[in-house]
Amino acid sequence: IVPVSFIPFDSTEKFHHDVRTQLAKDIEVLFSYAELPSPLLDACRYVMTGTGKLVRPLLVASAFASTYSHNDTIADKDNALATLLENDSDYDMSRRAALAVELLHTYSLVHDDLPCMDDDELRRGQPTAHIVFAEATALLAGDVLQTLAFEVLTAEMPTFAPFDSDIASQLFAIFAPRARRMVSGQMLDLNAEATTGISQSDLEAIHRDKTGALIEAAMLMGGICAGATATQRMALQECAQHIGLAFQVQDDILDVTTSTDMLGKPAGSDEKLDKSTYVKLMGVDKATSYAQSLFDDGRAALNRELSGNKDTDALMALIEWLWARKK
Ligand code: GRG
Repeated sequence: IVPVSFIPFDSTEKFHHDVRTQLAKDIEVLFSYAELPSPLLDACRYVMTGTGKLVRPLLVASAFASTYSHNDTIADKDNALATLLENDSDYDMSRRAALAVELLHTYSLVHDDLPCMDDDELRRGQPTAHIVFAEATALLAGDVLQTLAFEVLTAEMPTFAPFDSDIASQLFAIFAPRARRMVSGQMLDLNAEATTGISQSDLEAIHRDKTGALIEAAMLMGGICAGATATQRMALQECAQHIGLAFQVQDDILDVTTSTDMLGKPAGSDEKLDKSTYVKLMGVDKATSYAQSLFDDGRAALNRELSGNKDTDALMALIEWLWARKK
């Protein structure tokens, strides 16, 4: 398997297509490396090659592209990405980071759907892993995807340049606590289901961890692979915090407004009677303007530190794409 050459940002559509193509190849490289026994490999492949939006890998790639073109060591900033060599090790570290965030995200979905959690039969319009495979296989698939999410940062795999140990340790330091926060957020969410009428700040605390932590990890990891300075990291983190919350508010809105065709399930089906959502707290209209203001705050944070040449469009364009999403 030959990796596609480095992905410059020309248009949202092409950039996303290139990132998705690269990720699909890298997933297969990883699965050959991991030599998982049957039916674990089939279950992992089933959940990792579905119709997910790949928001988190796209965030890694966009943050990488936007930050790389600002890197102080790059002389020709307008053509920074176009001149980056194929198999450049910074870029390969960003491929590892993109895999890591999608593996962790997919593990969380597989476990969230299990009978002991949400007991869902459909995910992305397809039967969930524990419906297609045995429940124990689905549980193990989640476990191994979580393990691989960490392993991929330092595994020697075909088509990847040897990992850069300095960047890998920085990625670990960002990724591990946010992976842990995602699980804490899930616990807070389960606790909240047993509580009536939680406040907006309680809801925000849940989603900062449950959804926001991994979005933050994705943007920071992309920036780190591209050599982000401390101020650029702060801008990426601030942007991610706004975007992460906006993404969750939007998710609550889409759950009540989007049809079966879009989500593969009836509108409102996620809206458990005992579950607090932004729509329940503030109604659809206010939740929509809240999401919009969060996206604006995200753009403002980026404009402060990461704007001014064509490759920085990658992150701005991703924010536009997220804002316009219908699923
Ligand atoms: C550790 C079991 C466990 C759970 C962690 C993330 C999470 C908590 C559970 C997943 C379920 C869920 C609805 C989370 C809210 C975040 C969210 C909007 C997930 C869906 O993400 P998308 O829209 O999914 O990026 P796709 O299908 O596009 O990958």
